[in-house]
Amino acid sequence: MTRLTPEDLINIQEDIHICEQIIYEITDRKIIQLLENIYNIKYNGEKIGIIPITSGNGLIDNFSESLLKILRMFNMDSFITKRVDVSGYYEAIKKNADIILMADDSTFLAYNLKNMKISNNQIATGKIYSEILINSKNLNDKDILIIGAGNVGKPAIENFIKYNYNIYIYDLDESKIDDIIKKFPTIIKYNFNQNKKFSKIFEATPSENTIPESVLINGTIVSTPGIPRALSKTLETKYNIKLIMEPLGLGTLSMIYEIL
Ligand code: NAD
Ligand code: 2YJ
Ligand code: MG
Repeated sequence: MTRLTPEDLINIQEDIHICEQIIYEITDRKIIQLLENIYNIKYNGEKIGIIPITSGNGLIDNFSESLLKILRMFNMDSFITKRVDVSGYYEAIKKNADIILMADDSTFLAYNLKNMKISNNQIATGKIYSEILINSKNLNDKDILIIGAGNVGKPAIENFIKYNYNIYIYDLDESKIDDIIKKFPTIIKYNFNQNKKFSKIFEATPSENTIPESVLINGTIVSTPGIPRALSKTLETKYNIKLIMEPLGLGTLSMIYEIL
């Protein structure tokens, strides 16, 4: 699994700010309004403790600090524990956290200590990035291209199925596609020779430039949590792409709303 780097997080507030503007343009809603609609709940001052975790490859510079910046951007009561790991968990509870956030190399979770709900970053990220496309004002077009059917892509696919989308998927690993088609037989395996163009694309891979020019039209909405960037800057400009892309914020907010 890819690990975030401090460089990925350098412009996190600006990245989220840009996403906020594009999401508003696409859906007529602010991020928080969208989350309230998706999860049918409002944030009510819950206190969120962020626990730095040193296991495996250790701390990522800026990770806990970026989470704090994200939560505070949206006026959520939050703090980073001074201590790490188990001692940090103890500290978070002693400081009356309602929710804790913590990540090692394979799992990034949020846990609500009051109602015992738990959420996972990959699932919550797939959810919010797919909901942005589902809530786009251009509702007529029900065709969606999904690139990357991994842990983030799969929950997104399930969400598009729920909303009766015509799903075209591409993944380097054909076995991933076959497994999904076994579960959802209406899904179409996409290959780039098909020459079909899309007004909505969802991408979640750890590879760069996975979106070729052949699938784009002017104004295509590309919702992509995948790191590094799925679409070149040249194509983004040439096709006036509405690009939703940032490394941590939307997924984290979605995790919190999922467990309120
Ligand atoms: P994963 O390994 O579970 O899935 C990735 C999928 O992409 C795999 O099925 C793989 O076969 C496929 N793939 C790889 N290269 C490809 C290519 N060139 N073309 C098509 N398919 C390709 O990973 P994941 O947990 O689903 O995460 C996907 C990406 O999203 C990673 O880059 C991860 O860091 C990122 N991510 C971002 C956020 C965020 O908040 N922005 C949150 C979670 C994950
Ligand atoms: O607390 C820290 O600073 C570190 N233990 C954070 C580790 C962050 N984990 C990852 O980046 C992994 N890829 C798992 C998260 C999946 C969501 N992208
Ligand atoms: Mg995110």
